[in-house]
Amino acid sequence: MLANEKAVNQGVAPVTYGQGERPPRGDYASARADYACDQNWSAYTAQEHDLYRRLYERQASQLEGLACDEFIEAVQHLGAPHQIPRFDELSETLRRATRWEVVAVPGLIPEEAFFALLAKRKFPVTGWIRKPEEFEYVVEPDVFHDLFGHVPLLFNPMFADYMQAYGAGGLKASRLDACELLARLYWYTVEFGLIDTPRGLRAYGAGILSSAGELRHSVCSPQPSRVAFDLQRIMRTRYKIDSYQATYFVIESFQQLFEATSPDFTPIYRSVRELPQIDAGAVLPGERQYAASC
Ligand code: HBI
Ligand code: FE
Repeated sequence: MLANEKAVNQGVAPVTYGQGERPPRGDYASARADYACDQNWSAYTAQEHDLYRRLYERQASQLEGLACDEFIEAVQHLGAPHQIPRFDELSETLRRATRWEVVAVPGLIPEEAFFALLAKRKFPVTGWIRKPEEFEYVVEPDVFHDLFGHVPLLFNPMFADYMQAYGAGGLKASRLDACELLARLYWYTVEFGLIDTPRGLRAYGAGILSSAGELRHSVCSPQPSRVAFDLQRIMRTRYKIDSYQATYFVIESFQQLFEATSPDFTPIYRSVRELPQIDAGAVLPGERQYAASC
């Protein structure tokens, strides 16, 4: 039985962020019940290590003035950029820092499984790397997006605690059928969040930090709206999947983010459901806006 067929039979609908149904790229058949699998580091080719190196160098060369200090300080924990890191070695360092670890997964996994791993301080990192022709953009998260975009901030204790609280909140959201609202919180913070600093706005979202063009765009372009972080506003706001974001939300600190996830979300879900949804890019009357920072 084809791995993909078995994967789909295992209920792993190709999770594709609305890109239409496509077979999953990874080997879901060999994944364990929690969707973790082995990284199989020796299977990476020299071309794949070199692709990772080129992706890393392109992003690392533009972090100054655009990425938040916490990210710049932590990205060196990924180790030498000339090859794809070994997840077991990376987990040893990460465990010592914030008790998180990295687990290999075949690709996007169902939300419940994703939340369950985060709640156990295990970050799922896709094992495969994009193809050379996807150098500019890959639809699904590959090993570079997950490692370079997401893992460095897991070395930051406050952000690491936020990510676990998010996972625990996600498990509750599943029972309240509020995954879509919680997915918006993930999207507008963990993936595409900005943070305000005394020297201007900086990116902390993984989707921005791992993107060649969106890193500068999110901080410098006059086009997108940049709105102060507000939990209900975020949960009401739709997001775009296959273009730069039309709205970014700005936090003042990771502490603010962690505190935002401490209350029980049940009443918040209830009031969000009674309010109209907001299109990406819209700005509501009286909303605090942030200007571009460069
Ligand atoms: N699976 N491997 C992986 N990585 C993700 O970032 C991910 C996922 N499944 C679901 C998902 N993200 C989003 O729906 C989150 O908003 C939960
Ligand atoms: Fe991501």
